[in-house]
Amino acid sequence: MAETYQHYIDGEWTDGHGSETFDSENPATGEQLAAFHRGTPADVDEAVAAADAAYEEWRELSRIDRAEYLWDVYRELRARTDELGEIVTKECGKEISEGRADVVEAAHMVEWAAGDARHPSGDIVPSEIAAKDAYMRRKPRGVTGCITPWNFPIAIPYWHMAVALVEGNTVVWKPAEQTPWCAQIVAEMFEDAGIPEGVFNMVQGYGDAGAAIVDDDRVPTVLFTGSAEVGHEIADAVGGESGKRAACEMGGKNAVVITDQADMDIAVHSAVMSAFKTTGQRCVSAERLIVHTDVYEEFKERFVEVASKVAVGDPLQEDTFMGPLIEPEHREKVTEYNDLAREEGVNVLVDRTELDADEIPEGHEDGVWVGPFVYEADPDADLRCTHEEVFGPHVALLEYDGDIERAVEIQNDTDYGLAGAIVSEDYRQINYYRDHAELGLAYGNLPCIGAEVQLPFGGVKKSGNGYPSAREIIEAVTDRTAWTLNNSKEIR
Ligand code: TXE
Repeated sequence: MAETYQHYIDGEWTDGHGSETFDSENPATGEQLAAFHRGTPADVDEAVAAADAAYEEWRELSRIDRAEYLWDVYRELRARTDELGEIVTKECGKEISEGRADVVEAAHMVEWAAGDARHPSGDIVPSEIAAKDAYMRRKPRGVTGCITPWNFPIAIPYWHMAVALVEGNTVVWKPAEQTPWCAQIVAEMFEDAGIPEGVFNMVQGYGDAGAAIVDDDRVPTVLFTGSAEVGHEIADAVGGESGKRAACEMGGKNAVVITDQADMDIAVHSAVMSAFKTTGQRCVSAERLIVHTDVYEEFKERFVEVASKVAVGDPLQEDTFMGPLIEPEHREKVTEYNDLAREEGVNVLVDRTELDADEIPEGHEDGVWVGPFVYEADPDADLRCTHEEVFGPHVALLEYDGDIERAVEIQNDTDYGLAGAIVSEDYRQINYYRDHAELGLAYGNLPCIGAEVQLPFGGVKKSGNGYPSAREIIEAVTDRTAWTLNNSKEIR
């Protein structure tokens, strides 16, 4: 191993206080990619102190000056898209076009944040008194703690950090332990951009380092994307402290509704992309397909045909559709849910939990492989497999009879509310779904995947308590001041 990579604190690379290291592994081969120092609460303490000290000077810069550092990052993301996309694929296993898309998504967010620096901020509003100015002004909040997952290892960190920095906050970031190599590159980009010392800090490591950020009194804002368990723990911890704020995005038990008025080609495309892209490991991936009885048999036949042969394999090959899962522990979780579904009495249609030996490419025998698992279940049955997030290519077909109200009732029968799609040619069905599906993100005649940074990105119900990304993140990382000024000589 050439070197053990470090944390980035106060403008310096450092081993930190701990003695432990951890490895990054390629989930398609099991190959060890690099070693990293594991951050401790003491490292977080130092990083927060640096971010806190840097805050006063950083916030005094104009938004446009702060954005200049982000433009440098943007140019680097654009110039290195192919190279970084390959690193994303090697470390996180998504197939290569998705690896590149992760970098492009990051560039979109950085571009939006830096470009927004030249746009109006806040509002001028009318006052009841003629000689009085009334404004809503935004102010930064201070040190922003960012805790990110592995499934979009370049995009999500920038989704958290780009707007936070342009708005005048400083950052302490704890990346996912599964994708530290991508994190190293993100940190190097800020260093290359010459961002002032202490403005951006990264501590590599596990949940204990993340928890130390959440617990630190000098961190008023926490942005989190990850599991519902940890997200709710953070929201509860922060919610109890006045002045502190957390915006969390957790996954979902997302669904595609396919009505009796659906175009079948669009329906099959939407379902396949929603269920199997990124091997089902997107926060918006769909694990439920709610299909009207009039089109059920036709849809089932076509969907099962694709699921039976969809290409799982080397994610660096352009013709691979699904790469491996992120890590062996996650494969265990997916396998357990496939077993559970069987125990719960569903009708299994496709079971590729164990791939055939000849499906696994040479040299990839140690990869974390799993194929599609597709089954039929009763939408009214109280099953764990149709209500809990699996985060893999595990898909239930739920047949319904009746009108769109019934389909939406099934769609809403989950604690989660992140994303969903409807496939229909009937505007009344589409409008009803748009207005009644309990979702943060809803797609019409599209796959239930994809994000545009100009739109909000976050969920309702158990899926989240805010928007730690995209446009609306500005609400999380700024405070509003209602500013009124008497412009007259009159005493008011
Ligand atoms: O998430 P965790 P994991 C879901 C998905 C997946 C499950 C577990 O169902 O199977 O979550 O994934 C840090 N205090 N999603 O283990 O543990 C951790 O180090 C503070 C959906 O990856 O939530 C990492 O940086 N931080 C999701 C980050 O939190 C803590 C994407 C996420 O890890 C912490 C990923 C703690 N106590 C998983 N414990 C989505 N929304 O798309 C861990 N962390």
